[in-house]
Amino acid sequence: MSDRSPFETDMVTLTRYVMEKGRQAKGTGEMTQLLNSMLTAIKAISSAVRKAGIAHMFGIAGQINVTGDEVKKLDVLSNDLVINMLKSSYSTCVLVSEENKEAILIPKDKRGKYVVCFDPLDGSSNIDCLASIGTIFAIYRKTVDDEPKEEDALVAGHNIVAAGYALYGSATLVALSTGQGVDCFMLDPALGDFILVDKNVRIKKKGKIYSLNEGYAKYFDPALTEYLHNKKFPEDGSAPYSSRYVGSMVADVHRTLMYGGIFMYPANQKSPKGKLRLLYECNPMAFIIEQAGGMATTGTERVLDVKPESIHQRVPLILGSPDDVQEYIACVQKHQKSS
Ligand code: AMP
Ligand code: P6P
Repeated sequence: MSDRSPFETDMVTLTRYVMEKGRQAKGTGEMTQLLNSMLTAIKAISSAVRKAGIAHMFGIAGQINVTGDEVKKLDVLSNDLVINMLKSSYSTCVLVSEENKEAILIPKDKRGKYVVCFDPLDGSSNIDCLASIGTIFAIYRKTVDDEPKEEDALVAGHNIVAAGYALYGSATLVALSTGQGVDCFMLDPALGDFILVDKNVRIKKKGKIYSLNEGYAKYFDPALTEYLHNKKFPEDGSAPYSSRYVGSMVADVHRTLMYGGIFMYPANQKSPKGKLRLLYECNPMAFIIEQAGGMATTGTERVLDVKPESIHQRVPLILGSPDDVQEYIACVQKHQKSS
């Protein structure tokens, strides 16, 4: 029977990690406050996601549950949690949420210098079948010292100061980057904090998995069709790639980060800009993947260099191991030359 505490005495909790980084940065503490507020919201969302079935939270908004309380849809609850935590962090000035048509401008008495774009509960269409879902966020510093406006969020992703995601899967995980690589933390419900489990995660140079919704194959352009054919029938005699697709972005991207390979939500004839949103899905994930040594492209340009025109703008997204993404880009360029 070990007399050791159930917790490693030198374990790194995410709260401690954020405080350490804040101390090293010798800043005002605003970023530390912001990150800890976001992480508190993620803990609350994780708790709600795990209780949803029992609390009848799968229902549609407006229903009354057994205790007579109005049922909030999980994605509405998640959105409210993130907005309230960020507002009360006194570190933000503009919030862009997948759930809100317009940007939220923070009143002067609660204002800070950061712009946060987030998807509070991505993949929520998978909630009822208990597939993994997630929260995605990207943090920018407001560049112009004037009244906050929606346009403050229309900056290219290479200006991101910090980004991360939470994956509510078999466990709750947070992947976080503040520009010095990617670290992963697992929530220990007994402790009520996240524990560092993977430091400075690096993506494989080349993987063996491709991930996209092949149900749209009839709409794929010739370059994508050729690329996928090469994955299934390699001309060099190597083994074909495996196909994996959850249909929940955070789950598919995290698997790509951990195992390597390529995740694709490309443009097609049905969705000329793809489906995923630039500000709060593509940019944060592209930042994380690049910080881990991977690549993220629209097919014609680096995702993080796209200048946004509107806050809910969609872009095509292909990300993952650099060799796999480069191979796809070569297919696109070959077809551009021949067209
Ligand atoms: P602040 O004055 O707290 O807003 O921090 C100024 C800058 O220092 C931030 O924009 C970050 O680039 C960096 N920084 C401050 N705190 C942290 C932190 N906890 N983790 C990572 N970077 C930080
Ligand atoms: P499709 C979930 O609805 C989502 O926004 C992402 O999480 C996911 O990657 C994508 O849509 C799945 O879309 O068209 O394959 O069902």
